[in-house]
Amino acid sequence: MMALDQDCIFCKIIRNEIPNTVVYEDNVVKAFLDITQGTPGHTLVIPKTHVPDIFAYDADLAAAVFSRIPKIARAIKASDPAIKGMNILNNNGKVAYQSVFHSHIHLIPRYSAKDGFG
Ligand code: DGP
Repeated sequence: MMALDQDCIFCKIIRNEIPNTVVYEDNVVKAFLDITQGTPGHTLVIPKTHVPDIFAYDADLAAAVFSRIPKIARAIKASDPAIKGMNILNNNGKVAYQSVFHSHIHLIPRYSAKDGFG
């Protein structure tokens, strides 16, 4: 595991100091259920190093993290036949609605046009 931040809530999740529900984990990323569950299965994928936002990624970290997204998305979709699609988004900066400053990618399953999320 790479450098973590003592005070960061997502670094604490990586260290399992805060309870979390793991969706996927390897040496580069951890994927866990978002506490808000915007839709059922709403998952966050985070690098296992403290990177505040996309602006701080180097090319190697970006390749390592983002190349894992399709596999994790497929696994979530395969877990429930009711999942028909998925929003994947990444907020960077307070003005872009980022509220936790450890970079994370939202995977938000979509069930139908009427699942209350758009
Ligand atoms: P964003 O607004 O893009 O920075 O999203 C941050 C997300 O992090 C938000 O959807 C709620 C989630 N979150 C915040 N604190 C916790 C936590 O302690 N546990 C989990 N599982 N999710 C959290």
